[in-house]
Amino acid sequence: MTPTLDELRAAIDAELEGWLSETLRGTGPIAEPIRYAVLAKGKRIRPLLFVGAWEAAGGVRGPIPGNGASALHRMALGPELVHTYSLVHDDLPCMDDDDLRRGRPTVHVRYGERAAVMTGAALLPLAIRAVAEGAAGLGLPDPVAGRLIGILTAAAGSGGMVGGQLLDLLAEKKRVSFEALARIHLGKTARLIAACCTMGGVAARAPEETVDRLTRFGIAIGLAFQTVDDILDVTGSSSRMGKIGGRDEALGKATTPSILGLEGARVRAEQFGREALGEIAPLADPDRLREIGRLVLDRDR
Ligand code: GRG
Repeated sequence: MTPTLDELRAAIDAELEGWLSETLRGTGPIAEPIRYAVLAKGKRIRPLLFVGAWEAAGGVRGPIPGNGASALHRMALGPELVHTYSLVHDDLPCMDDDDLRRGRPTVHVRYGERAAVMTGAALLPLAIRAVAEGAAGLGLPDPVAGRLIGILTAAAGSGGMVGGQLLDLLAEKKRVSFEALARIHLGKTARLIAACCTMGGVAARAPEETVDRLTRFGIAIGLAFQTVDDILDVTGSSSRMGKIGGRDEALGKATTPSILGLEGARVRAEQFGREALGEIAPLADPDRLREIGRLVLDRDR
């Protein structure tokens, strides 16, 4: 039986909880803020996309020989841990300076700035470890494991999330063209989301043409994701989102609604969504990815 999306999210949450308990045992005071950051109620879009891409690429459902389905879920933790690190650092006073995240005080508010910087720093190596362990559990050859780690770290680093975040900060209170905004969104959000999809295809040992399709799907759905995020920052409910709305305007950030208006931004998000779904239509089993794509477009948190 194919698990529902909620069941899959619950399995990923269980893997996160179990693995962190085991991995952080004996690590001292860093364990508490790490658990606080990671085990807060995130939507887990990135690990879901990874598993969805793996299924779409023909990865076999059900228990994986040797290590059970958890080897796949272990690898899925990699992008989620990179993402959580980015949230912890993004919330710092020297970045976007936010007090609320995932419905509770941000890590620096709860544990102090120094612990928050260390928490983010600790999450990155944990992410790489999760991918390496997942690859071993799936019985993937070392060069494939190396490729998977390369995909994740490239998306997280200077050519992806970190580079995009700096562009985003430098653009505050400036007039930004739509093209420049697209570069910021690609770097700070879409490359990591695309990496989840690429990794799903590579872990499933899919043909390169399929991996490329999944990457293009991921870029388009990542751009849709950030566009919806910008819209929700204007229209969303803070209690529903678990973070304070209206921050983009307060910080003078260029966003899709600030350039195209709310309606224009909605049209743009739908265009990205259609582009994304078109990419995966020819794949063997795209239903789960389609469902996650709709979730990205229709979300209210
Ligand atoms: C300080 C070394 C250093 C690096 C900074 C902070 C950072 C790198 C990058 C930030 C990138 C960032 C936060 C982009 C925004 C992406 C985004 C829309 C996040 C919200 O994701 P959701 O909605 O959150 O999936 P949940 O809580 O559901 O997981």
